[in-house]
Amino acid sequence: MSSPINPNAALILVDVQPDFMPGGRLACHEGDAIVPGISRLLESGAFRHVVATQDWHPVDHVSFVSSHPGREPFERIPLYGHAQTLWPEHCVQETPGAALHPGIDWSGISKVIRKGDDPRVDSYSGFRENHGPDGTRPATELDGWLRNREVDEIYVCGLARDVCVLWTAQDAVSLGYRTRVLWDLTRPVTPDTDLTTRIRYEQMGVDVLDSAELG
Ligand code: VGL
Ligand code: ZN
Repeated sequence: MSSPINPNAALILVDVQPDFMPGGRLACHEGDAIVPGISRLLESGAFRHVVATQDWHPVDHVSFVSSHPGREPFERIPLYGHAQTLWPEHCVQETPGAALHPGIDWSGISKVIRKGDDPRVDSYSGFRENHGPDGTRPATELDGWLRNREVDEIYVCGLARDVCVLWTAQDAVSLGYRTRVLWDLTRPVTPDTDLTTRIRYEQMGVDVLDSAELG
C-alpha cells in the first residue's frame, strides 16, 4: 500500500467505536470486520493527514429512544422540522463503547473530532451537526482544520456506511472536496439497503473504491 496518494489528501475514520460493532449497543452488520484493514492502512503511512470522528453523546441525548417514553427503537419522529431516528443508547461519553476502538493504534493520527455532545441535537456528519432547534446545522472544527492544511481530497471509511459515513461524504462533496469512500472499510446499520446506499454515494459524486485499489 505504499502509494502515490496525493499529499493533500486526508483519511477520515468515522466512528470506529465498539458500540457500533457486534456486542455493542448499536451494532453495525459485521462492524468489527473493518478493524484489521484500518490498522493496516494506518501502519502503511499512506496518508499524511488522518482524522478520526467519535460519536460522543450525553446520557439524555435527544437521539436516544430512552429520551422518548413510549417510542420504539429505530422509530422516526419529527424533530425541529426534520425526521429523527430514535436509536438505542450508544456512545455515551466516557463509556467503553464510546472509546476509539482499542484494537487500533491511534497514536499516529492527527486529529479527533467529537460530535453529538449537545443533548438537543444529533450529529451524523463529521463536518456539521444535524438540524438544531433554530434550524441551522452548526459546523464542527473539521472543515477549518482541513483547509488550514490545504487538504483538497478526502477518503472516508468507518461506521456506519448508511449513516455517519454517508453524511460525512455528502458534506465533503458539498464543501468542494474530491471525495472517495473505501467501501470495504465500511459496514452498514441496515444491510438490506446496501445497494441503494452505494448508488447514493455514486449519485452524489463520491468515488466508491476498495482499500486494495490504493497504491
Ligand atoms: C451513527 C446512528 C447514530 C453512525 C451514529 O456512526 O453511523 N449512527 N449515531
Ligand atoms: Zn450517535
